[in-house]
Amino acid sequence: MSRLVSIQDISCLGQCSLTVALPVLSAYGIECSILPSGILSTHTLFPGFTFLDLTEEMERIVAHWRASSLAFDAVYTGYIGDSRQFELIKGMKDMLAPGGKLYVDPAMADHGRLYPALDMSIVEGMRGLAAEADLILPNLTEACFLLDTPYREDLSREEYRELVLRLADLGPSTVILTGVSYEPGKIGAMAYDRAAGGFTEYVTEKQPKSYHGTGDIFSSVAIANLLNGSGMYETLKDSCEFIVDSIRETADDDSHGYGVKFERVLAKRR
Ligand code: PXL
Repeated sequence: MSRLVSIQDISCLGQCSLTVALPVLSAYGIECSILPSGILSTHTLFPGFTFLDLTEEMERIVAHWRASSLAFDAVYTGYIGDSRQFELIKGMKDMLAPGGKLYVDPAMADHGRLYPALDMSIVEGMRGLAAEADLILPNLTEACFLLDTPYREDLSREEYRELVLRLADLGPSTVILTGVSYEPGKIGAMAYDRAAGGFTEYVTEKQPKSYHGTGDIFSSVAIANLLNGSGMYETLKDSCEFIVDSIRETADDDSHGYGVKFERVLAKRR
């Protein structure tokens, strides 16, 4: 069984980050330890959220783990609310077991904009972390911030490929770009593996509405697949179809107005 540690915030309400990663990874048979980067009352798209920064406690937790000689098969990072945490996270690469991987979801932006509580110090920190990663999983907005390139939604397939190659040039061995859409009514993900030198794509039906938190679900499903030995095509297919299923499960009842009902998808697949 793979042992992973996920470093993200706890948004107490709002179906994202650790409250998504934990159930999804567990359901896929991955042991998920957590290193919470902060505690928020809700995710930051709710006005008036509270935020407790946990940078100092993270240092104490990691020091304890080090003293106990703990090792992980994977470190999976998501939303980071304070740029002081990047050095600590990079330092944790030496806690990876042989062959262990650093997976980075630069969860910091969507629809052309940074999340409200973040500034450019997070973008710079994320760029540095991406350079050390085995895999990064940005959406199109995050890709544009990482590359300091203007955000556009009308990219051709060739332009998506160029963007993915430029992301690989930042340093990670593998890139999975999400929200790739160059044909009307279609959306999917595009991956590039530097060692294999090739692209992999999976495209599915675009859903009429987009929901918050789907990037975190996508990354958790993709990372679980990779740790369980799935190939890249199978990984992209399962992750994209998981999101489509979750949105369909939500469409009949989106009364709570946030996130998707991914729990129903996990329950159906049992
Ligand atoms: O889903 C990404 C995410 C994670 N954590 C917090 C967020 C967001 C997106 O808004 O605000 C706190």
